[in-house]
Amino acid sequence: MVRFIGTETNSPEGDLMKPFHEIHSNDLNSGQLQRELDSRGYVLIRKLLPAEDVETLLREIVQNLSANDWFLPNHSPMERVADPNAACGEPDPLFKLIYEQIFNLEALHRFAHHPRLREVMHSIVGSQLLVHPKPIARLIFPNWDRFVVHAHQDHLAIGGDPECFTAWIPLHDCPAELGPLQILDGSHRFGLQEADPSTGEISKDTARGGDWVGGQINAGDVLIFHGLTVHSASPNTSEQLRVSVDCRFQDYTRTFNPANAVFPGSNGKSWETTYANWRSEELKYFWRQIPLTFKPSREELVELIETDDSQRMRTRYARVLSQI
Ligand SMILES: O=C(O)CCC(=O)C(=O)O
Repeated sequence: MVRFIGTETNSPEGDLMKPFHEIHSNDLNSGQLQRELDSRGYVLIRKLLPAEDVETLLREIVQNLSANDWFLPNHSPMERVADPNAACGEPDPLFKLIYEQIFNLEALHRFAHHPRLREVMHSIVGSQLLVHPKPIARLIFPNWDRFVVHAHQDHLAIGGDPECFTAWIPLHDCPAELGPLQILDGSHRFGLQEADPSTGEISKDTARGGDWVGGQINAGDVLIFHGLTVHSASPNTSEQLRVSVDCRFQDYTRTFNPANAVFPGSNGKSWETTYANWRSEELKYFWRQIPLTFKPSREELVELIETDDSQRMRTRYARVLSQI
């Protein structure tokens, strides 16, 4: 059963926003998931993940951030009361250093393979499920405009096949003031939309789709959306750090951009450094066992390394090729 709960809610920007359509995890069935994703481009599943599993990951992350002095003293790290003097985000060098510690956590990667997530993603993409190898932890300091992720479509950055799905998962209750995601209902039907070529941002005024929808998303809830669905974070106006995870999934017989499985940047990051402190071998290099169809393919990468106009991209393609 799909529930249309509540009336319009106040967004942190102060304007009225329609609430998400939502499904309770007890009412899930595959046909309905497909229908919701086909018609709206998203589905919000309430209470899909056990609260204790979400909390365990949050605890591990905030312990690390607390050791890096991101929180005000005299509060428990789980309260995540941010120290404004520590505020940072992409692309700050200090943020990148600390983010790397979080990215290296085995628990973060294991979370993307949570059996309840896998089960739902199986019903959405079919039995040939690929969990994208690099989940993202979002660590969003409050009251800084530059850390707010503006409207965009994931497909522009992720590449491969647009039939790729993001699961956005807050690790704590995320009311409007903590800056949960908002979705442009039905926007996945309009292909790639006009975006700023340097940032990938889409103007909310011209984005094509139905209504913007939003609302509180709680620990255990999972917001799943299509690669072409326009979405945006809202500002974190609280005093707390927002911590969420996004994981991506697709049918592995569809094309996959190899940059999503390796480290094309110049920072020396690698799977070896990521895995250095892992206890289990189980998830290391798991995608290498899967017959992936790369786009660009190895042959196309060889050509791009020689012909791409941009030196930066030629170097990037070379790094990708050397790691697959
Ligand atoms: O969590 C955020 O602030 C942005 C997440 C997002 O845009 C995504 O998952 O694609």
